[in-house]
Amino acid sequence: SVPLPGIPGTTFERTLVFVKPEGVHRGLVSNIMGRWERRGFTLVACKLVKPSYELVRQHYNYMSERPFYDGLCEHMSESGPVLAMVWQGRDVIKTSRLMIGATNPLTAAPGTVRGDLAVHVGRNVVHASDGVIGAATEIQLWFRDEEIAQMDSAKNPWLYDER
Ligand code: IDP
Repeated sequence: SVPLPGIPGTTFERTLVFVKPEGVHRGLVSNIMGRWERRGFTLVACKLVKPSYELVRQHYNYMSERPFYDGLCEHMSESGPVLAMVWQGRDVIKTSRLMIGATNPLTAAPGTVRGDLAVHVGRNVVHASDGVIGAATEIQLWFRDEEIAQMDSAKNPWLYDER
């Protein structure tokens, strides 16, 4: 079996991505999920959840000194459900950051989630872990081990020129 929460640098690398409440309310879930699917990543966990205030405060703990922290945490926990996902694949952590685009949609490149689907930093639609440590920490914060599928993907030989 594959050790959790993924093995960076291999095809079992994993990251946490979630569609924020505004993305769920706006009906953008399939558009956003489809981007990771089409890129070649493997969905190994997925749930629609209303995260507790405590979970969100922990998730955004590194922002706790920022003026928007309380509002961000209230929005994330009270505005409606979030679609939380774990995606797997080689370089999925770095690639997901590129796919979501810059934090402020005003500077996010077209073609990215935020560059295509968002206009304001406070409603930027999507999250993706920002590195190996963040991914491991966030996956364990949002998912129990048994919620994550232990799977290899039959498509891998068509995605990578070596295993
Ligand atoms: P990231 O989401 O691209 O990783 P971070 O700098 O880690 O960006 O910020 C986390 C989240 O905090 C952002 O996605 C956004 O929702 C919120 N945020 C960041 N800066 C601002 C701001 O200036 N005003 C309101 N919300 C902000």
